[in-house]
Amino acid sequence: MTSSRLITSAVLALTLFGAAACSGSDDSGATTPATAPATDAPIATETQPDTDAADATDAAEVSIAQSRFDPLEISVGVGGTVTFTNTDPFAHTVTAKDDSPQQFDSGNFGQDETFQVEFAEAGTFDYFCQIHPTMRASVIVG
Ligand SMILES: [Cu+2]
Repeated sequence: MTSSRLITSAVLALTLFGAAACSGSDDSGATTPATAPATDAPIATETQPDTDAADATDAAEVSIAQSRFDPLEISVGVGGTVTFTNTDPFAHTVTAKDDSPQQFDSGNFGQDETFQVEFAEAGTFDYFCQIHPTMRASVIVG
């Protein structure tokens, strides 16, 4: 009985010591980074905004889902590329209308297949699906 009491108090003493050691190291750790130069951060953020070039997207994506082009109207910069992805389990085409300034035609392409068009000049390029002529959409370049 006496020995078990000794063990208990030894464990308690160890626990208390451990807790004290932890809080002690916390104090010393907190003071060091607080003195680091905090004046650098605002200067760095002021020099950042010159991302105007991101306005002219040079790559855009159109998905074909449930016999619809999504989005119906997409914008891309001159020289940009539009990637069309068919997610339907049947074929579609991406075909430029006759009055489109640039002609393109994917031919039939099936599920999970893609078709890419690069647009070299500014303008509005209307296109449709030859299999489902009610599917129509536009790419706006420039
Ligand atoms: Cu179609």
